[in-house]
Amino acid sequence: MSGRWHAPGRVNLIGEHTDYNDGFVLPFALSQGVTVEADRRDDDVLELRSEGESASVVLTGLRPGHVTGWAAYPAGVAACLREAGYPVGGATLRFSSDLPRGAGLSSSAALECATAVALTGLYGIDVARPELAVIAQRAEHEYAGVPCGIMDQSASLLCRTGHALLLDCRTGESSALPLDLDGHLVLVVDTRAEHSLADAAYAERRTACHKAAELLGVSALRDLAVADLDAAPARLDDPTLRRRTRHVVTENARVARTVRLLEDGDLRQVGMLLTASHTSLREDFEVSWPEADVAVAAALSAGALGARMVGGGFGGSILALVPEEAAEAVVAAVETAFAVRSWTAPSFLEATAGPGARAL
Ligand code: GAF
Repeated sequence: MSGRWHAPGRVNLIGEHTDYNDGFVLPFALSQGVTVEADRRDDDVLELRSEGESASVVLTGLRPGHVTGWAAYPAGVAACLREAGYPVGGATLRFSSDLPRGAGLSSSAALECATAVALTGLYGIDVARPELAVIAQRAEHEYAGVPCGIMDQSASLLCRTGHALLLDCRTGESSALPLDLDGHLVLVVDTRAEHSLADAAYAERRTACHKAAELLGVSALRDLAVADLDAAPARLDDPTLRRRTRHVVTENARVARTVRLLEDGDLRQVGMLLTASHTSLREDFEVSWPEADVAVAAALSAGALGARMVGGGFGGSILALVPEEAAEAVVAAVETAFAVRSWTAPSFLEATAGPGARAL
């Protein structure tokens, strides 16, 4: 048995650092992603190839730490599928990608999800997509050592063409929201600043949020409404924890409001929420980086309706909601802002909502 499968990267319209707080996210799948050509093998070996690199992994007895580097992601998925009771076996997997790595567009989740759909496809095993997302997330936690939330794997596996995915990260319930941008586009700017999710800062934010929830007597920050924030200082002495909390609570509210505004076709207000999200991520959550702030400001000055950093932060991409007629001016403004600072030139991508992971 052989086949080809594809799993996309994602851009998150809004809802950043809410997933591991049991909150809401609104990503859509990119047309770019990871493609894998896969052949089933009779032995117990995963032969992994990608861009001139290769790794050979024996599945029996595979444990976290046995495989390092990029190969840990597909190996981890195979191991976690087996631990979950899905008897996938050996395979040769040849990966290719048109997704920039380290750009905050979820190339790791695309690699995991491509592996997950390929292995289950090769072995004729039917796993519900939400469960497959949890298995891929577990692989990232245990085999790559990254304590990510559930957004990226869910986006890669559950998104639909032309739609964003509204996901409740507590219940796993999701719905597809038509993305009708009416003469506007989502421009992604890769700031080319180094991005490392494994960075201790991501884990530190996660820990801070869980500590704040505990001090506030809720099981997750998702359980607070914006109106509760006035009472929070009495129970949260630490000003940093207060700001982290304020970001998560207001960001969940922005997701809900964005959904309503998209349904009403009010893109001007959506743009304002995107920019408010960026300000909150910069000021309260402190995960933005200089290139992102400059790119956001330049995009807004050249006519974007709104702009914000995407993903975990500390590097990677921003997105801007741009009227089609302003796209060239926005690109030029961001390029100029980077050039005058002698920064590496940014790269641009028009993000269109593509399908979730599938057989080709
Ligand atoms: C990264 C993580 F992988 C996601 O789970 C999410 O937390 C995101 O950062 C921030 O919203 O992409």
